[in-house]
Amino acid sequence: MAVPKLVHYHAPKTRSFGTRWLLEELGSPPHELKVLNMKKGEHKTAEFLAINPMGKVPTLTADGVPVTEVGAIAIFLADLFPEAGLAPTLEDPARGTYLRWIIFNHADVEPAIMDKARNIEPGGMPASALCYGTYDDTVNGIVTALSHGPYILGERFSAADVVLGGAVRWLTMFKLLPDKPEFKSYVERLTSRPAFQRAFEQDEALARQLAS
Ligand SMILES: N[C@@H](CCC(=O)N[C@@H](CS)C(=O)NCC(=O)O)C(=O)O
Repeated sequence: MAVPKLVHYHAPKTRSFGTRWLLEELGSPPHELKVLNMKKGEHKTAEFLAINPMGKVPTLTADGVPVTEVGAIAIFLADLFPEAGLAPTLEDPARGTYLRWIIFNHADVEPAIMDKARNIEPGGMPASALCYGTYDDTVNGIVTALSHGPYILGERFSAADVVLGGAVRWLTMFKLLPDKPEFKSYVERLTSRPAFQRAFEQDEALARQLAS
């Protein structure tokens, strides 16, 4: 299969960091990095909005076809480079668990945490009608995802750890998750990975460059 031409539209210190980290975990396959300076509004130009009408990063294009949303980009890239072993194949029984927790990040974790961070009350809407139920249910969901540790798929690190684990990292950093030893040790495990550290150093350097 021919690998498409990949362009990663990125801004440092954003959710797009996870895509940089994943690319490092995948062995840094050929791709073009286009850094958008958000302070200058480069993510809201007509040219970029034509690619991603949300004007958000990460955004990936593959032979010009946009792929947006952290989880979709992760699934796409991990499947595109199967030799890295970060995505269970369609036949692998672990595939369902893998997809489940990647989507859980978007469908449950992000809205639950954002509502909590902004002090948004359910407003008369019952938990049964909310996509995430309650904040506590969602936290329990993350605990369940990690219960076979050290990684979401047990011994096997996968792109699901980059997505959900990446979220757990920044949510614990901003104290949006309860202080749980299993979250702390998981984040330590992820951030000590050489690929994480390479991506982190690159991202910090990029942030300094844009700030100067
Ligand atoms: N649902 C999107 C969220 C992406 C997102 O919100 N990115 C932020 C940076 S962390 C952004 O680009 N913000 C710029 C803006 O909206 O102006 C995803 O999962 O990729």
